[in-house]
Parts: sequence; C-alpha cells; structure tokens
Amino acid sequence: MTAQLIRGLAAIVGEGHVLVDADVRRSYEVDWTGRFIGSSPCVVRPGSSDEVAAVIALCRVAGTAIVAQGGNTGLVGGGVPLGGEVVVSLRRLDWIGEVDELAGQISVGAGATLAAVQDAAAAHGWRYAVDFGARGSATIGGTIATNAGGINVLRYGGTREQVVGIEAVLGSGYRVRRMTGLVKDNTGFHLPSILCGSEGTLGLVTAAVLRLVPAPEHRVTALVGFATIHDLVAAVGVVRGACDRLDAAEIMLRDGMELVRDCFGATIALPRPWPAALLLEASGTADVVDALAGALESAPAVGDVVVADTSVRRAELWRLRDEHTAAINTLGVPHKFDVTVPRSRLADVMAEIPSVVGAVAPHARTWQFGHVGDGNIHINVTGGAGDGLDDMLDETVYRWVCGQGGCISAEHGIGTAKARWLHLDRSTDEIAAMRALRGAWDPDGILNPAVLVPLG
Ligand code: 2HG
Ligand code: ZN
Repeated sequence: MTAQLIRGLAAIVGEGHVLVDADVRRSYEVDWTGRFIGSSPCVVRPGSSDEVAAVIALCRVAGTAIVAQGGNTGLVGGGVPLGGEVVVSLRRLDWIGEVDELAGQISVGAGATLAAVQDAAAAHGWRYAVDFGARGSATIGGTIATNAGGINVLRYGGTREQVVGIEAVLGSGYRVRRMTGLVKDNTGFHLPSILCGSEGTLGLVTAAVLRLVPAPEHRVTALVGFATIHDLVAAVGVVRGACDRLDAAEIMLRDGMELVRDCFGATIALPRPWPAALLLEASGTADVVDALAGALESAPAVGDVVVADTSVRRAELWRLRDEHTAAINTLGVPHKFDVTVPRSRLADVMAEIPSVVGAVAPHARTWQFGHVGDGNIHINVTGGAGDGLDDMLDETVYRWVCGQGGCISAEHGIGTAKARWLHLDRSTDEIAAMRALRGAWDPDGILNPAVLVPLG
C-alpha cells in the first residue's frame, strides 16, 4: 500500500519531491525543540496548489492521514507526524507577488518565509507587521494555520488581522480561492478568519493576500530596567496610555538575559543589572524618540534606560529578546507554556509561577519572558520535568492559569501538546462545535488528525 501511495504521489509532484530516505526525512519528523518526534513513510513536496489538491485527493482515496508542514518552527507538536502520517511540506510554494501599492497588500505563496515577505514589502516602502524571532524559517502558511502572534500584536493585531485573501484546499477536496483582497467583504462566512488558527485541520492554505502598513521612517527601541515585575507591568500600562505609536512591549528577566549573554555573547546594554527589563519599540512617520522618552518619564519606578535609534543598535537590543528560545534549548528539551492572563493578574502570575511549577517539579528551572503588552507570557521549564512529570505539570499549570482568568494558548496554538487540555479552557459545546466544523470540512478525517480537536 505504501509503495503504491508513494508511486502515486511521485506521479503528482515528481519523484524528486517525494522524500523517502530516512536521513532526508528526519528534519521533517522532529520539531525544532526536539520534544516532538514522529515518523513518516514519506515527505511530499507539492509545487503548486493543483498538486496540493491532487495529493489530498489521492490520500483521501488511500485513507492516508497527512500532516501539513511549513517551516517546522511551531512549538506545540502540530506539524510533525506523531501518528505516522505523510508529511506534506508546503515550502516549495514560496512565490512572492508584486506589492499592490494602491491597496497596500501583497500576494504570496504559503511557503514564502516571513522574513522574505517582510523584505519584499520593505523594498517597496511597506511593512508586513507580523514579526517574531523565527522569521527566517517560519512560512506564511504556517503563520496563518497557527494564527501566529509575535512582537507587534500590541499595535497591529495577530495574523488573522492581516489576511485579506486566501487560497486553500479543504480536506473535502473543495478548493476555496478568494484572493481579490477586498477589505470589505461581507458575503457570508469570512474564510480567511476560519482558516486562520485552524492548525491544518480544515484545509491546507496554499496562498494568501496580506495587508501591509506603511514602513515607518523612524523607529526607536528602548531597554528599561525595573526592580520588580510589578513595577514593570505598571509602567507598561502608563507607557501604552501615553504613546500612541508603541509597536512592542516585551518582558525579560535577569536570568534569561544572562543566559542569552552567556550562550551567544549578546550584550545586556543596561549599565547595572536589573531583576526585570522591558523592551519597548515605537515607530512612526515623525520622530518617535521624544514620544517614547516622554511616555517613559510619566511612568513610575523606572530604572536605567538605554535608547537605540539606529538599526544596528536596535538589532543589538532585540537580539537579547529574540535569542531566548534558542538559549533555553541549549539546556535540553524544554517544556513550554504559552499563556495569557488578564493584565490585572499578570505580575502576580509571573511572581507565583515558579512555585506553581516547583510544587510539581521541585528540581526544575523556570524561565519566563514574553509579550507583556499583550498579557502573554512564555514559561519554559528545563531540567527536572520529564520522567512522567510532564502531564502533571501541564495539568497543574493549565488549571492554575485558567483559574486566574487566563487561557492555555496565547499564540502558539493547541497542536498535539495541548489537545487533551483544551477542555480546561473551552466548554463541551464549544469543542463539539469545533469538531463539527472539522467533520464538515474534512469528512474523512485525514488532515492533522491528532491536532486541536483530535478525531476518533
Ligand atoms: C517568542 O515569543 C516565541 O519568542 C517563542 O513565541 C516562545 O520559546 C518560547 O517559549
Ligand atoms: Zn511569543
């Protein structure tokens, strides 16, 4: 059966694009962190949406499940073949169309990387506002499937807010194509919104039209030290209220910054060590240095401030934040949480999390950083989990976060990692509604079967 399927897939995409060699498959079978490891009979790499449709049709007939994969930078085990599925890699769909200057939009293939799209927009004086550390590998299709967030959600919203047109092949074989980029389109269900965040369970996104914003002429980044997390969170509220051009507000703690420094030689630019640091970025068509500095002056309990307004110095400050994920990975396979809590609880939650984790895994180390402006904290646990503690840790942390009025996924999605905990956050009726949608769009249950609301 497998040999026949592989022959059929090769007839669609060409033999060179069906990867069967174990060594070649390996990087598609394991996630970036090394926590989720699967195996697949083959990786198929379609080069057009017609080929994607033909691959789905063949797999439906064969009753073979598939897992869609973009840059494989997801962190919740949603893109690796944990159940022996065929991997459909969409990376070859990497075309980038012209910037539509009149509409402020760009059409791109699902396999284009986030960085390539950002660069294409920048070359024409525009900006694609979604941004995060894995920009060089993450693909647009993956960011749509997971409704990726990142550092600029504070000002521009997440991926869902940027997608104004979509092309996809559904599990049912239906092909949807609405690529006109009409900003006002009230003709029934908004398909981009439904596909955004569906984690490959409804259809495979093959292309999209993305909203751009004018590239700012001025950008300023500031690193600000604080004596406590509570002071930092309070300052974010004040700065947000006082500066209308704030793009990003990120929190880092001293241990995380020192880890990034020790691992990669990044500079902690603050003249003195502070327990917590806030990374702020503002941008606009007029000078924003004064606007950000003025906003910071109105905030209480601000410590040292370092301001960078050249691209080289701004990049140095951002490096400290961007490299957190890679630095933590040097300590072994991390156990990741990506949670949001109401702003009023944020500082207390961050202060209490180490003891919540410590109660289950006393020898573990807890790292926290994230998008403080969105109330989104990334909690990474290293050492001392594993050995049967992982599930207990998940359940404890997720129950506790939900009890604080928060939710169990802010921006990474549910994947396979959190599927069994979704009921802590969503009602039985809501889960049933999601499953019904899934059943209608993917009636044979071949798309990412173990993800989000697993089948069977
Ligand atoms: C980030 O904000 C990413 O850097 C990754 O969402 C978070 O590694 C993590 O836990
Ligand atoms: Zn993040």
